[in-house]
Amino acid sequence: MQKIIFASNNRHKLSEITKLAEGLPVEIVSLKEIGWTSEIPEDYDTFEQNALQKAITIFQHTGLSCFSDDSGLEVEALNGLPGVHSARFYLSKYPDVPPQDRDRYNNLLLLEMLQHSTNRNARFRTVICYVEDGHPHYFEGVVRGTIAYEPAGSNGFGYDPLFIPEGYQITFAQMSSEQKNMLSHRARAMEKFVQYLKNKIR
Ligand code: ITT
Repeated sequence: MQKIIFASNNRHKLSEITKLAEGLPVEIVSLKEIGWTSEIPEDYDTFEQNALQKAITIFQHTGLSCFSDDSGLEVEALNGLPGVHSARFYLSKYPDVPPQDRDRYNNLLLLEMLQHSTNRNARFRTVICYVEDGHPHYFEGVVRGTIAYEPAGSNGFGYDPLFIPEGYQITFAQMSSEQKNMLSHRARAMEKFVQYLKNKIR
């Protein structure tokens, strides 16, 4: 079976991606399984460029087909912030918080920045970059929604306790992983990627 490396150190993403790729005749291999332990650089201002940088870094290291996910939350009232800075957003105000507390402080900072805002519109965006024979292919997924006034739920990761997807009354963190995987930005990008792989393998 063809092996494809998922170039991410985020275990929550890995778990979502593995479920979303179920049934495909490819084996998704994690960075842990190939012994990669360092951070992957992501130095750019767009999801596309960061996704490419992550996937190319691992492709150059292994020579194997490889894909990455660069994603984040874009909040209308904050002109698209935290955007590509979503993972490390908290550092701008809470530089001494340890990495294991990053989700809690990211959510706290977001609520603080929106405390006087009635415009709660936001969207999650994912760009998957698949590098095959050194060539990149991109797949994008978006889900629109609003930012809650306080965190709710304990499933998922990142900003899930604050994000209420359009058409629902509960946050991603209040949904089961199956429910989130039916409508998330990552699911929508993966759907396109899976279709691409199916067409190739057929
Ligand atoms: P890798 O780069 O190793 O894949 P990362 O967590 O650093 O892991 P990103 O740079 O793409 O990944 O940052 C994504 C951040 O955006 C993530 O840490 C969350 O804060 C947020 N995010 C992305 N997808 C999310 C989701 O489905 N639910 C909640 N928050 C999400």
